[in-house]
Amino acid sequence: MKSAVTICLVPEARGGPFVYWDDLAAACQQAAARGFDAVEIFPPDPEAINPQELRTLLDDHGLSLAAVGSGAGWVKHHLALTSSDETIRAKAVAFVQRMMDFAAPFDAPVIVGSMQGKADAHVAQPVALRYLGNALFKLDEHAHNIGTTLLYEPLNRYETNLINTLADAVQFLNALQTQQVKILADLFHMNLEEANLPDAIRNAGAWIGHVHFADSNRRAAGFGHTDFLPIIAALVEVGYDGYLSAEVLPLPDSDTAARQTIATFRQIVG
Ligand code: LER
Ligand code: MN
Repeated sequence: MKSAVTICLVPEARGGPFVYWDDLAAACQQAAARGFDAVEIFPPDPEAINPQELRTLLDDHGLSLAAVGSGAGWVKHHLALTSSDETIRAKAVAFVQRMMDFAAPFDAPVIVGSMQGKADAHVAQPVALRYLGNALFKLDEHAHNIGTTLLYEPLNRYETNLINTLADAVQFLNALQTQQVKILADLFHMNLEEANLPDAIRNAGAWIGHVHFADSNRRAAGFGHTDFLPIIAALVEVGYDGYLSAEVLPLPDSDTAARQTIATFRQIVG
C-alpha cells in the first residue's frame, strides 16, 4: 500500500477534511518533504490546473497523482448527479467527465463523492437511485473510452441518503454491470455506518479501489480511536495495494496532521 495526502484548491470547501490548502506547489513540496508517495487533489474546475505544470511539479518532487476529487462540482457549482433538474444532471455528468479527461493522463481515477447528491422533497429516493445509476453508467462508458477508473464513494447518512455502506455500493454496482467503477472506502464514513470495518472490507474485496485514511473523528490516523491494524490486515487479505489517502481535518494544523498520518502509516503498513 502507498501513502497519499489531500490538497484542496476550492475555497468554498473551507472547513472540509483536507490536509493542504490553496497553494498546489507549496503543498506538493510539503507532501514530498513529509515522505508521501502521492497527492490527491481537489481542483475547483477540471481546467483549473495546467497539466504540464502539474506534471513538472509531480516529477520534481517524485510524487504520483493518487486521485482527483470532483466535489467542487457540488460545493462550488451546485451540480449533482441526482438533481431533480435534468439540465443540472447533464452538467454534473459533463463536469465529472471533464475531470476524468484531466486526471486520466496521470493514471489517476476521479472520485464521485458529494457529487452524487441526495434524495429530497423534489426527488424521491428510488428516483434519485435511478438517476445515480444512469449517471454512473454514462461515466463508466467514458472511463472505458479513455482508459481510466471512476471511484464511487459511499458517504455517511448525514451527507447522503442514497448509499451509505460498502455492501450497498457493491450491490448497486453489480446490478449496473459497470466495468470501470470501483469503490472508495472512506474509513471516516465507514466508522459511522459499518457494523464492522474489517468485515466490510473483506466482503467488498476487489471492489475497493481507493481508501480515505482517516481516524474515527476525521482527524489524522492516530488522533482518534479507530483500530487500524485489523483494517490493514483486511486490506492485505483482499489484495488491496492502492493508496491510503489522508482525507482528514488539518488539525491542529496541516503539518501536524501530515506528520501524524505518515507516522501511523509507517507503523501499520511499514
Ligand atoms: C465527503 O465527506 C468525502 O468524504 C469526500 O471524499 C467526497 O467528496
Ligand atoms: Mn472521503
